[in-house]
Amino acid sequence: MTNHARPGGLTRRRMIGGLASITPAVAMAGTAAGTASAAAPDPYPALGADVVKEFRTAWDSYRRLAWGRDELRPVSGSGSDFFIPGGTLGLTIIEALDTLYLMELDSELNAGVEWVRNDLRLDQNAPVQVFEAIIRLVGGLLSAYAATKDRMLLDRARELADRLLPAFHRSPTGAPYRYVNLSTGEVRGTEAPLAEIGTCIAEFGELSRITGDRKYFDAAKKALKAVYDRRSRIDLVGTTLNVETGAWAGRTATLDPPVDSFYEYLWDGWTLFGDHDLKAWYDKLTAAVLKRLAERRAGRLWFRQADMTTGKATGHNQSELTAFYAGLLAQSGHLADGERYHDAWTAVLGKFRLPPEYLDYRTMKAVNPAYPLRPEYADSCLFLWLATGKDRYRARARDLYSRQKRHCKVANGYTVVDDVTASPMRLGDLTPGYWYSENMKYYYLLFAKASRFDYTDNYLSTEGNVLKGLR
Ligand code: IFL
Repeated sequence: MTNHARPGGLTRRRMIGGLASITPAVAMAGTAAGTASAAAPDPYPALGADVVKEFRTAWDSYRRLAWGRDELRPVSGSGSDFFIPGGTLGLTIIEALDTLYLMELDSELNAGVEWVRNDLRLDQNAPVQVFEAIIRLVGGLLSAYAATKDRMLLDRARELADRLLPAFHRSPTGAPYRYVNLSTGEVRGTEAPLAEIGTCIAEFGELSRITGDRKYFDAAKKALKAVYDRRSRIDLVGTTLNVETGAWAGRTATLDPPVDSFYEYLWDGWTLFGDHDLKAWYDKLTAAVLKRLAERRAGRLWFRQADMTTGKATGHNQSELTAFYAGLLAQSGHLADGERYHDAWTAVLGKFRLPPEYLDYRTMKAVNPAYPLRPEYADSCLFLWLATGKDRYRARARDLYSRQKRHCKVANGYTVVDDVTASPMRLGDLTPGYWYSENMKYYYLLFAKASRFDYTDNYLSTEGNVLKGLR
């Protein structure tokens, strides 16, 4: 979140106001906009400490049961791989590093950094998913570098980015192939979703900024342009593009996955690097989204699916991942719509114990009843709280945190839920890497006064990696 001297308005990941400096928006949370009476004790410091305790329990389980593996299976007490079957890239370690720093768990942070130094193997002869590798691993290494200033972490981030670049450079359109072999540079996956094409400019741009080598930023911008240039006459984009021919492979316009963070990084590229093209592209596409996809139902704001050429509605589902859009709207000059959209997701929590992965918003029935410990609702709570100072957003995060504790907690930490509608709820067996990078970081920043975080000048990526604002 780049708050000082921002070229634009608020941003999803760019916090304004803050606990440390008590700027007006947040100061209001303790007065007129706050909910606690003068006599009531402030529950948040204790909650912040509780978040650290819960994080620590899950981290200790990971160290004991799955150290070095990509992810923890907390129910079976084992580990699993995310990128390469039988080959780890230490996903959970890399995702957790800046959260460990923020929580001041320094000996654990050091253990993670030493694992990266001694055990992370990037030369594996296997394909990896380019988008996931950028947002989770390149981003995680860059935020760990920002935290520790250990040059080795920057070198590993750059080495990984260089191994991923063939996906961009070998593409005739500039939109990256989906997979690249880390050792040979061989590429595959010609039909790429927009989120995978477009969610790289924060990490690659930051790498260019630090190293002085423009090639990372240029590759990421070219990928975004490949999509923008193929918008329809009514300024909608589809879902999937053939990266070799440039033809649309999926023509449904939607904010849901697999598009979601494509929009986010247009805005972030503008606010982080001041690139005017990115702002113009964001503004044009967002105007079309608000005109063609926004739908008001029972006083709530949702975003439908539509044909990208005609604008005709084709679906009325919404993914929980799209809850991030409340924050993005607010930061980009559409605060009222952002707050309204967050209200819609809050209504979902009035009906379900945890938000389902997909919902039919006309019937308010779950289309996919899983809850993979998603962070997007809490992410928007954090941003909206800091943007408005309204305590309701901290209270909403507090509510979700307590539901997560009630329903997802197991002996070795936290697990995903396979079906939130079953009684008792049917649990899965996974602590996703993003739980360490996102969920617990958002809760911590919301509840605690994080002394290592600059609440007035910062940036968190789509994966929650703090690329700016650590101190
Ligand atoms: O990896 C996470 C990240 O927030 C993202 N998409 C999905 C994940 C969390 O739901 O951008």
